[in-house]
Amino acid sequence: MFIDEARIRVKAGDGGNGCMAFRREKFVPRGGPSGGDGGRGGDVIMVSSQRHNTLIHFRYNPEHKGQRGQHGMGSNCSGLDGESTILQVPVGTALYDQVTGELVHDFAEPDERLIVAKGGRGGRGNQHFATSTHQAPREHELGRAGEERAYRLELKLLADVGLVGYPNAGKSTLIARISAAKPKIADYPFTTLEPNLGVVTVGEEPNLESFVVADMPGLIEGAHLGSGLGTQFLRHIERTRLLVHLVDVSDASGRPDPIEDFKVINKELESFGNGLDQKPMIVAATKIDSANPEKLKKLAAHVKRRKLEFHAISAVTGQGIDELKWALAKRLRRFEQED
Ligand SMILES: Nc1nc2c(ncn2[C@@H]2O[C@H](COP(=O)(O)OP(=O)(O)OP(=O)(O)O)[C@@H](O)[C@H]2O)c(=O)[nH]1
Ligand SMILES: [Mg+2]
Repeated sequence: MFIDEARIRVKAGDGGNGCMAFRREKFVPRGGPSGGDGGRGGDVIMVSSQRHNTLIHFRYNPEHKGQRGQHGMGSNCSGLDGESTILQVPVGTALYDQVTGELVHDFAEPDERLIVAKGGRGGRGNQHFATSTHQAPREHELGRAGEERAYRLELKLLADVGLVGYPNAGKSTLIARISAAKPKIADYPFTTLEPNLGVVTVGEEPNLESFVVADMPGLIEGAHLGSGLGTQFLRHIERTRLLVHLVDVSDASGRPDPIEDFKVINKELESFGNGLDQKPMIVAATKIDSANPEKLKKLAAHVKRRKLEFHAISAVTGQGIDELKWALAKRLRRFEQED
C-alpha cells in the first residue's frame, strides 16, 4: 500500500470588531449610537475534487488562513465578512485531527464540502446596546477569534500512469529521474520485483500539477501465462489511465528489432485482457544517449504509423524527460476534462 500524507494548519479569519460611534448631523444636537458590527471571519473549507491526485500541494503549502472580517464603522455600517479559503483535496482523502488522531471525515465522493475551521463572529457595534434608559451606550464587542486547527491528511495512492516494457528497458531509471522514488536499478533483467510508485510534479504553485506513476516489473513473451514474473503485476496497471511503453533503442537490449520488442509487449497486454490493450499509450524510446540510430528511426516510424505519441528520452542525460513529463500531465488533464 502506498500512502501519501500531509500535515496542515488552518486558521479561520477573526471576526471584525464592533464599532463605537455616535451620529453627528446638522441640527441633531445629540445623535444616537451609530457604531456598526464587525464582519464575520472567513471559514477554511475543504472540498474533494478530481483535479488533484496527490497531497503534494499541501506539503509545499501547509498553512492556510481565512480572511479576517472588517471592523464595523460609523453611520451603522457593518464591516464586510472575510472571504473563505477553499482547499481542494483529492477524492479518497481521509482527514484526521492531528491532536486527537480522530478521523474527522473521509472524502469518498467528489464535491464533498466540510468547514475545517470556522470563522470568528463579528463583534456588535454600540448601536445594539441602546435602551430607553441608556441612550448613549459606549459598549461594543471585539470580534471573536477564528478557529485554529491542525490536521493530518492521508491518501491511498493509485497510479495514474503505468510504465511497461521489457526488463532492462529503463523503467526504474525513469521513475527515479522524475520522482522521489528510489527503486533498485541494475543491468540484469527482473531487477524490479514489485511495482514502485512515485509522485511526479510539473509546474509550480499555484499551477502545480502532480500525478502518480507506477514502475512495473519487466514483461517478456508469455508473461500473461506466468512467464517471468507472471501476471499478478499486470493487475496493478489495470487501474491506470495511461501507459508509457518503454522501448530500448540502444544495443544494450541484445535484441535486433525494437519494432518486434514493441509488438511482443503489446501482445502480452492484449492477451492479459481486461482492456489493457485499449488503454491510451505513449511510446518512449529509451537510452537515446547511446541509441542505435537505425533502431531509433525504425521505431519512430512504426509508432507514427500507429498514430501514437512518441518520445525519445535518456533517463541518464535527462534528454526528453521534461517533454515527457509535460506530455503525461497534459494527457491526464484531458482525461479529467472528459470525465
Ligand atoms: N545509457 C543509458 N542506460 C540506461 C538508461 N536508462 C537505464 N539505463 C540502464 O539500463 C539498465 C536497466 O535499467 P532499469 O531502470 O533497472 O531497467 P528496468 O526497465 O527497470 O528493468 P527491470 O526492473 O528488470 O524490468 C541499468 O543498467 C541502467 O543504468 C539511459 O537512459 N541510458
Ligand atoms: Mg526496474
